[in-house]
Amino acid sequence: MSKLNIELYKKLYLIRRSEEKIIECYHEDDMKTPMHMSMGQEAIAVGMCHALNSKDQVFGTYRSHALYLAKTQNTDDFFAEIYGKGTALLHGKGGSMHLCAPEHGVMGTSAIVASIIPVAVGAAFANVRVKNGKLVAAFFGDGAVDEGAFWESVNGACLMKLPILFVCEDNGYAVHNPSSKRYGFDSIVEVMKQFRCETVTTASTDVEEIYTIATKAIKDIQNNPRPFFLHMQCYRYLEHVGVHEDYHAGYRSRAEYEKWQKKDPVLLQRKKLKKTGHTEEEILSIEECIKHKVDESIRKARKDPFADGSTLYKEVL
Ligand SMILES: Cc1ncc(C[n+]2csc(CCOP(=O)(O)OP(=O)(O)O)c2C)c(N)n1
Repeated sequence: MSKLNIELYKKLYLIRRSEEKIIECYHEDDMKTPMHMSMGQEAIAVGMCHALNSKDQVFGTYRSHALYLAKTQNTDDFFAEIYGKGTALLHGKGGSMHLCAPEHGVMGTSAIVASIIPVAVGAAFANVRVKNGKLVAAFFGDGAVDEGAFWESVNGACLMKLPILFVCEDNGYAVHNPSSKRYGFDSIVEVMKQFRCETVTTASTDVEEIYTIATKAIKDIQNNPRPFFLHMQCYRYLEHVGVHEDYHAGYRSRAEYEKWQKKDPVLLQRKKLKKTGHTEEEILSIEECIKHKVDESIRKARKDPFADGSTLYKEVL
């Protein structure tokens, strides 16, 4: 158990530190990509991906820094892509919104709301057909529930009894619009219960709790193939797009943030490590190691070359 505590913390801290560095460096204007930050929501990606197998497949949105790093821990490729460099898997053509790493099971992320969900269902269908044992998890925001693609995908997956995890990262807002102003129903979980799938809802930011929920859901759909809808409530700390706070914008209050910040996923796990006997020195040394890894990735990405012209025009039409 103790090892699990640490492994989960390392992943949380890696993501938090990577985004802290993005905040620090973004104003230099060398990262020519819009930033949709995961800050505040990290425990979902970490808990879910830790419970998945390395060969399992995840699909995500433009807000997928946490998902990508939780599944790959590959800060070199992450920062190379963010800095738009030719050494990255997508040669800088993807940027922050289209991260992918199929060799680690990050099959794709997309800027078009809900567009990745039917693709994920297709992958789950293919995995069943070829019997490769891979599971699929589709991550999306509460805004995706506004889209027809979501409902068609859920319906098809439930009809075909596909083993797929629908992971709704419900941070309460689509850009500046709260779900109460967008949904013609009171509870997405109650609606999902009418489908032939399992559901769970949580507002936990405790990565170990999320890992346990994910592990149970995975076992459940492995024993009895069908979709599982995981409603994960969370809070986005920063503005919809960009690296700043936006509590002055008027659509949400700082008090709301402060409520969630009290159970910040990274600090919560750090406190739990202390309670289970890990010393401050031990934790600091883990953090130093991660800081160094992130700094090195940024240093490399900065000096990496851009892709040449012919590479840039490949695979984009
Ligand atoms: C099909 C489509 N419609 C509208 C947009 C514009 N848009 C970009 S992000 C967003 C909000 C999505 O919110 P949510 O799914 O809750 O994700 P979050 O940003 O909160 O992570 C919208 C409407 C889009 N990218 N794609």
